[in-house]
Amino acid sequence: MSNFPEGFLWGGATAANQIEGAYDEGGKGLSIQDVMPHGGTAPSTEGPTEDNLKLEAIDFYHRYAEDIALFAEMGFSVFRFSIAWSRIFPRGDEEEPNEEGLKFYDRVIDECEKHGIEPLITLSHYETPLALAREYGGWRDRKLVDFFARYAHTVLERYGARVKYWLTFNEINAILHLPFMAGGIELDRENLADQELYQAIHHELVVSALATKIAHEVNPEIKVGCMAIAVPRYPLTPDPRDVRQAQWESQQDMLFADVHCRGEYPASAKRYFRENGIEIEFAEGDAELLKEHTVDFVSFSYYMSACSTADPDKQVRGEGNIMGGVPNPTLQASEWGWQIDPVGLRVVMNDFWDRWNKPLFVVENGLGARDVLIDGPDGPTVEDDYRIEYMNDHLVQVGEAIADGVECWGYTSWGCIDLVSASKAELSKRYGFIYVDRNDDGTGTLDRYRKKSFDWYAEVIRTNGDSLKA
Ligand code: BGP
Repeated sequence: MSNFPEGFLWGGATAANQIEGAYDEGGKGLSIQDVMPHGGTAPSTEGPTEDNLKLEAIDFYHRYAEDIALFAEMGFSVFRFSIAWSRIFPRGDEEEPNEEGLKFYDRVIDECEKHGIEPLITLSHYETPLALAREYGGWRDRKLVDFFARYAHTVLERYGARVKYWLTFNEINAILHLPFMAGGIELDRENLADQELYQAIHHELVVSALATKIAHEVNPEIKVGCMAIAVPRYPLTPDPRDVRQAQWESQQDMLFADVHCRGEYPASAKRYFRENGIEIEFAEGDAELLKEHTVDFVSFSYYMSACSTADPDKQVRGEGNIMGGVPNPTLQASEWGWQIDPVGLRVVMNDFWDRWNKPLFVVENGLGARDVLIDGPDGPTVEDDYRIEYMNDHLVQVGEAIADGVECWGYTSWGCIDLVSASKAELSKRYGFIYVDRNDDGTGTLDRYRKKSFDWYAEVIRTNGDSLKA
């Protein structure tokens, strides 16, 4: 018997800047991604450069109908994508939206509806309009609260009757490490004062609450979720100091969802602010907004766990996703050094449920790997058994968490179709069930091919998880 409840939403996840391309079509303005040819931590360029794969990405802007049909063929009941803010407000600070941009997402949603797929929309997926970053200093400037509220209001009014599930900021806690990508603040973390960082975070948290308010006013049926990176922090040893260090690191990671869910800063953050001279400026009404407009559900990405230690000699930062941490000696890693830990997913799901008692949605999980296209009986394909194993093992743990009593609404695997990676801006790190013929040097036909995992996932969905192998 499957652990997955009837109506569990199965699907995949993407982000505008990683799939759409067409960076200067349809009246779109530049976003920070258009000047980030080398991904998350690399320096940005003055303007768009030819080596930036995101400018064309996988051309979803022109091929969305074909791609959504492929998702439907797998049986998706949900498709997560983001709206590129700079398609709707090219600079971010205009009074009026760009109708052509709005029409594009009308068409994407039409296509989802045609196939009975629920859209799950992220309002901001590392895509701050470039003008807001360069001319205003990104989320440090309180004005972005008004600009974002206008954008959120525009798209919620436009699509709110047809789209039930919304997320505000993708991986909001990533700003702790990537101020430019996650906050439009063009400084390395080391050069950004804590005071400015936490004030920027406050602005995002406040406008997230405001967007939640707007969403519920537009349509009371809408469910708004927060979205954070989930990284279970394991003490490297049983030394209580390591345990405490792990606890503190996780308190920092979870500060964001704590505010989203409880409507106020947790005590641990308040002490940190006090002792580090951080004074967050609350505008009139901020406290009430946060308190009265908490999220309906908690969504998160899960790729890996990490260890924590209080011993300064052992504090090496391993490879891995944005949050990073000390490598776990008991785990294997992907080719990119992301440690693989399916059980960690059950751990975070239980922790989150116990902590916030809000329904969960796993909106990112998957394996980035180097795929090799081969000739199959039905045309080119990829024998991606490694991906099938990874996803099977993680989904089994989602099922276990559900059996533990956790309420979980759905699962969208990351990069259901190959896309440009966020950390390195490359195409050779592939996550999809669908192979896209495009290479790191920009060559390729952009043709789509079904991988072996395509049929595997279709079967998981058809059987509502019954076909998974424990
Ligand atoms: C998350 C992001 C995604 C995505 C994913 C995989 O951090 O929300 O945008 O790309 O990680 O990361 P990468 O593309 O670097 O492999």
